[in-house]
Amino acid sequence: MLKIENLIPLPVFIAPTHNEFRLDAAAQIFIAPATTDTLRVANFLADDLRQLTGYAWSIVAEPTGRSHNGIILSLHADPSLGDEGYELNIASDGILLRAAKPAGLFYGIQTLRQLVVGAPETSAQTATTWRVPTGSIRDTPRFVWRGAMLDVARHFFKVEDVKRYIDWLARYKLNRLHLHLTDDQGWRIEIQAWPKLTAIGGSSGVNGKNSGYYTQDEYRALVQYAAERFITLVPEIDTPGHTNAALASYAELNCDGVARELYNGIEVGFSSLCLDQEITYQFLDDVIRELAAMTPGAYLHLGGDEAHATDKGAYIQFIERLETIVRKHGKRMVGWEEIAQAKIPAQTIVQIWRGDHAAAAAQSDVGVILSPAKHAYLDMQYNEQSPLGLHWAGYVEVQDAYNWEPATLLPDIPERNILGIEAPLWSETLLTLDDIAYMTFPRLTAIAEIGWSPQAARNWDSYRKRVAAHGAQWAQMGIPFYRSPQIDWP
Ligand code: IFG
Repeated sequence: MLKIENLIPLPVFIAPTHNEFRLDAAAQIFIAPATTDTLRVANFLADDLRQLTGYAWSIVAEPTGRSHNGIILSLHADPSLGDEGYELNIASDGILLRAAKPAGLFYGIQTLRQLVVGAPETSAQTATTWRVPTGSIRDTPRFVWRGAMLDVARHFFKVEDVKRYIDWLARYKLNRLHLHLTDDQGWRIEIQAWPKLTAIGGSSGVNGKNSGYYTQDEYRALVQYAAERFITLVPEIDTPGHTNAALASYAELNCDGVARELYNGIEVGFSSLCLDQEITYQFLDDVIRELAAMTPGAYLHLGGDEAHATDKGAYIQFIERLETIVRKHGKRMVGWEEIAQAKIPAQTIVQIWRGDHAAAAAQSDVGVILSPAKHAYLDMQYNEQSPLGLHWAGYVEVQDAYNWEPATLLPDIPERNILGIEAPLWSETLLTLDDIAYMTFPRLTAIAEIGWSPQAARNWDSYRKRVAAHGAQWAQMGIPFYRSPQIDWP
């Protein structure tokens, strides 16, 4: 049974009262006020509880917010809860969830979902009763950027798989999904002005497997699905390196005017856009314009990593010009840490993955997202026997994913510049959603806790006990997670 103490991410404040609230078939969900926002969140809760308990769970407008035999979702709350915080009071006669904003209600129901557990009342009984441990919780996130990255370029994953991934992120209060849409092996997003990017660039993948791409409507559907779950989708077009798929699609993008061959290996650093040809900037302007038009989020990620085939000085000029194009289309540029070598404006965001450019990022005084490969790269093998993943950054067991502290990871980076953290999952060795699940759980939940919970409350012994209880839920959900020997699974 998932007790109130087994929550992940750990809430800021928990006061268990060691009783229980029993759900019964007449229980209802009340929304105060009744708006499209509160109704949308209530529907998420109702869908889950209907599926879990088989009860009707009707949703009722509740003007007073008094506690009934049911669950009240209310926006009449303490404004200091901020955009994502919530207060959850579970009494033996009813549940009251309050938040200042709809996202807070959404995160409160994620906590509640982890607590509703069915079990026969006694061994004699067969009927399941559904109970929730009582207590009060007040919770707000530590970092504003709590993200995961999915590489759909090395191997493409269809819309339904990405939606499942989004479901998993939402369950653990993550709020950013960075989609790595283009690389040497694949271009995965339809650009109407440059149709061969997907016709040719989308026709292959590592070892020739998992080709494909998202039409603009499919991409918009993913953006919408994520947004309904309070997740901002951050698309990445990797430049100027990691561009072989584009260079194979259009001869004119190559300095020598010759289209590259499609590439389905896993080397990096061998490709580069042709930075001293104007067509490259026309190409990028078209791509960025179309991407910005279908991306309501504030951020576009333009890569910048491993541009080993690009002249250093040309790279720096390119990044500075690229940023002006992104800004012209009304978006904030995100890039891998190498972009910090250029003069970048304060609104730019630098994603640190090795730490080599942390000092430059601090110098530019820009916001940073921490994705340290030796802790947060979910494509790293767990150990030498792992059937999937790479190990250039070392082996990353669950404890390695958990035992790090963003504020002290990189001495050069002042804590005030840390927007949050993000766990990349590169797909060179992954083909299916089950492969993704195996590499994701139980490490992404460690990252989710680091992104949400207070540093002082976090410790490995507590996490390894709590995550064991989640393993039982993942098994029920059919998620083939890695049964790490570091955890005593039920
Ligand atoms: N580094 C490359 C990725 C991917 C990764 C695999 C970054 C920013 C190694 N760049 O990580 O494209 O190949 O672990």
